[in-house]
Amino acid sequence: MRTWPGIISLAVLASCQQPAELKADGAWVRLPAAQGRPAGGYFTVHGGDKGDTLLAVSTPAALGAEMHESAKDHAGIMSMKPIRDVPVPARGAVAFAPGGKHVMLFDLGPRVAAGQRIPLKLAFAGGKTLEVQAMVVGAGDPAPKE
Ligand SMILES: [Cu+2]
Repeated sequence: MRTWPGIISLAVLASCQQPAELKADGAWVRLPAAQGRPAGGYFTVHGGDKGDTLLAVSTPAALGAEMHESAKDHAGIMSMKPIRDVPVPARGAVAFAPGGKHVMLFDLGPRVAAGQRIPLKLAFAGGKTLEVQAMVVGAGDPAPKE
C-alpha cells in the first residue's frame, strides 16, 4: 500500500486550504481589424468552493455580447458557435482565450480605444455577478501581460 501516505497528506492539505472564492481575472478585449466587426473578449474564471455556471457576459461598452467557442473542423477550418451555460468547476479554472472560448462583443462603442479598460459583467447561475475591467488592445496586438 505505497500510495497511502500520499493520499493522507493530500487529505491534510485539502483540509487546510483557504476558502476559494469565485472570481475572474486577466480580462482583455481585442479590437476588430475592421470597424463594424465584433471584438473578442477574454478572461479566466476561477471556481469557488462550489462549482457554478457562467450564464452570460455583458458590457455597457457594446450593444451585444455572446459567449462563443472556436474549434477546428476535420478540414482544419476554424469556425465558432455560440455557447451557453459554461460550467466552472469548484476550485477549477475556465479560460476564455483566443482560439477557444471567447466573448464576441458586437457594435462596440465608437470611442472604445486601445489602452482603455471596459467593464465585463459575468453572471452566474448561483446568483453572483462579477465585474472585471478588461484591457483593450489593438487588432494585431498580443494579449496584455498582467
Ligand atoms: Cu465568436
